[in-house]
Amino acid sequence: MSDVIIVGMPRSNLTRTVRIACLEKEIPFEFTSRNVQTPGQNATPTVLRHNPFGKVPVLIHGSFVLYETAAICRYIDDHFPGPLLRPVPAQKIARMNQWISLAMTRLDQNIIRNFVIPMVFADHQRRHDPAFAAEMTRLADVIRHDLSVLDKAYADGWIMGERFTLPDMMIMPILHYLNAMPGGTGMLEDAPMVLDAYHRFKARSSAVQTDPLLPEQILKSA
Ligand SMILES: N[C@@H](CCC(=O)N[C@@H](CS)C(=O)NCC(=O)O)C(=O)O
Repeated sequence: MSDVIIVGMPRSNLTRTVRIACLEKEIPFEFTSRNVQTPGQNATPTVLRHNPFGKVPVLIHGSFVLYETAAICRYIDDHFPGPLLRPVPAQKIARMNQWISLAMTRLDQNIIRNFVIPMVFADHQRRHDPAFAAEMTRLADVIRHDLSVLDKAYADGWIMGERFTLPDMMIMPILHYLNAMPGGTGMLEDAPMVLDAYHRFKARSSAVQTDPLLPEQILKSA
């Protein structure tokens, strides 16, 4: 049995990010959703015991407990032997940290929290509320802008160049959800470098093993 445990939800993009980091680092780990709240529900005592903010993912490594996706990913990369999930030169690390920060704040917020989740959970009435539709249209424009910035960054294959590194592990699971949303595929098609990276991501073993198996028909008709 592994001494690394990832606590999270199978459909959480951020839980997926840390599972991908473990798989890419080639470390054995246990993934558990036991006693974790379902989306939209209050945090369970189990999650609150590990993270006072009630969020997942959480990493448990022996007696060491860590929350916040970016911190967990860096710990996995720094602590364990295995393939490096980051570059080495200081300026490249700084650039990587820029993309990690952007992914964890702006992209996760704009795409997952503000666009995907409200669309998926909106009932029929809300979906046809003009104010809601206007807000989703505004967000779609923001997301298109963000993708146009990413598109330049993905010109060399992955965001840090030739290697698949931590920010890719954060960005690609976010795009998986975007792609499943109405209009999402079109947004990605307008960012061909990002789309190409996304297709290569989907073919990776770590992506296949963590695929959230989205109920595509629900999201496409959301
Ligand atoms: N800043 C946190 C955000 C974690 C987060 O929002 N996780 C979501 C799942 S992707 C969650 O726990 N949602 C459940 C809830 O809010 O009850 C991180 O980077 O890990």
